[in-house]
Amino acid sequence: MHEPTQAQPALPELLNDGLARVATARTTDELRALEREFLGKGGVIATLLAAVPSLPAEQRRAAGQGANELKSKLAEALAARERELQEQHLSAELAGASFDPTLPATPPRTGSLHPLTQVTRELEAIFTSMGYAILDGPEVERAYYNFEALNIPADHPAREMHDTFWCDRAGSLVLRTHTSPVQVRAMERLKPPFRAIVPGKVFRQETTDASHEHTFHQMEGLVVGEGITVGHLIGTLKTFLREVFRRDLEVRLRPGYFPFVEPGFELDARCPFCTKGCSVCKQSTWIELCPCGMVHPNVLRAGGIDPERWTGFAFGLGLSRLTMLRYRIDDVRHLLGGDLRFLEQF
Ligand code: FA5
Repeated sequence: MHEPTQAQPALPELLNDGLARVATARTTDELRALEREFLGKGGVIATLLAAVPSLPAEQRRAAGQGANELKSKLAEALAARERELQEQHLSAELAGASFDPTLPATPPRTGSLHPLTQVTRELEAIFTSMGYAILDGPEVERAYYNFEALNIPADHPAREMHDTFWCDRAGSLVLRTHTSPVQVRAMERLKPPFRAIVPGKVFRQETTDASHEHTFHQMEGLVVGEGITVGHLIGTLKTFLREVFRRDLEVRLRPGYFPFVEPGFELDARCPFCTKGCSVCKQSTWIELCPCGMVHPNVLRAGGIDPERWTGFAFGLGLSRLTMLRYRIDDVRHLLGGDLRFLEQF
């Protein structure tokens, strides 16, 4: 140990003094003051270290080491006392306040996926497992893709089937009334053979009721290849229904008219909820599920595909209706109504 200088007491004394004062400090402010006094710039330790070079050579090493030891012991003591004070503070708060740490916490509000999203994802999984690509298309669509390219010219009465929201006076832009416009967009982009589905939002300017919304969801399906027949269409839709309802459902095709398919059908399935008739199937035991048909040669031509070589089928599933069936929702307007009491049930 080095000899004390005149100005400074011996290191052991400094240490004892420092430790005693740290141990009896009652607030973190007092601790900060002690920290400054001992460890701060121009503090006790800094002064000791500054004096080292002026000591006789043989004392310097011991003096430096001693000052550094003092520094680390005091720093340790300061940190320990600070933790102690914090714990005391917390215990005092817990004891004094009306705070009961044993009460169960308020459960956090977690969100959940919208039923439409859940059904869409399920269908996407089924169709991608059958080799389908998932495509998207614009909701503000060119009238050309929504109508003309689908074999519905401007003066065609079939335009009346869709109550359209027009977006411009020239009549060239619409809010798409179905997902079918993506059929021709897909043909323009993909080389046959291909299979694709297009889930998406569509819009119709119609009076709403329990089964009609102005904004709802559809999922288009399109397969183009060589030798594609109605048999492939029925097989595909039956497979998909088996996956969705987890059993084989009897299906039937009725003729249906859509200018972009020939022949066109309405596919009905036996009601998955009853055998004798119920409110879901309106006592008929059949549920109208999916308009579909063989792609019209004019549509293939509009998509740049030779109808002499390639054929295809298409279907337009009412995704909103399927979601209603799946969860037994009795009014389509619940789906996009944004009412949390409804959404929280999923
Ligand atoms: C179409 O939209 C055709 N694009 C479907 C199609 C595609 C046919 C490919 C052939 C080939 P439709 O207008 O029938 O067809 O509508 C299809 C489905 O959308 C209906 O079966 C129904 O489930 C649903 N749908 C129609 N209007 C509404 C509405 N206002 N609210 C909720 N769902 C509706």
